[in-house]
Amino acid sequence: MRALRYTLGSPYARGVRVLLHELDLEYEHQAELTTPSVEERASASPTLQVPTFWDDGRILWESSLIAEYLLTTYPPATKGAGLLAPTIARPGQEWEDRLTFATIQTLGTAATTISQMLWTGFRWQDNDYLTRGQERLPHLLGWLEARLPDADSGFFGDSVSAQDIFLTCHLGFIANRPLELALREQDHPRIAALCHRMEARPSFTDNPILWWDPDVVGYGPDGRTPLYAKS
Ligand SMILES: N[C@@H](CCC(=O)N[C@@H](CS)C(=O)NCC(=O)O)C(=O)O
Repeated sequence: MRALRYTLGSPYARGVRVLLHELDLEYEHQAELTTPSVEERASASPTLQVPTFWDDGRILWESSLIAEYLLTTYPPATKGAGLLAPTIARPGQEWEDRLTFATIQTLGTAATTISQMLWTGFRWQDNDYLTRGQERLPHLLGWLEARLPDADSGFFGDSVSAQDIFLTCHLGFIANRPLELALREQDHPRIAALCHRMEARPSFTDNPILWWDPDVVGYGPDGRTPLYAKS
């Protein structure tokens, strides 16, 4: 059995869903629409988080690890411009590429923490720890921008890396939540161009991240337009 448990809003899960699509792997979609109990989450993973992935009798959590498992177990057969890179890190650049991935996930943690705290009553503007998370973002983006060779390249040049996928997912998450985080695209034109290219790929358009705030009760016939309860 191959299955992925996820929430529609999770940028980490979106990264894994995009990767599964790029690798052309079928799987059972276990999309959670409500927040399950601790017991339910704990029955899948001690982290109580999504994504959780089942494959061939194995169960994995932590999106970076799932991404590495997928690329190691099912490496893409073809290589080339615009195609998925076959490894999580390029030979000879193991530590640089892993550092890039880890840094992208730190950006994801800053954004999802700010989001989770907002829905439990804390705006980042009113909390020193969350404000530090917000201050982290331009530093992370500036560092990541400098890792991209030019506006036409991803982190691995002309092929598509897991790093490209996850950065796009985290920035898409920030753009689709009322988090009041300014991404200042003009300061990061290479990242902006990368995200634009990635969001146009079928793997991204088939796994969209939707606008969400607590008043959204569903989505319109196009599957994307948020619907609000009539007051
Ligand atoms: N480090 C984890 C982070 C996963 C994560 O934060 N997932 C969020 C959804 S975006 C979650 O399950 N949050 C519920 C919770 O923390 O209780 C990964 O990379 O998979």
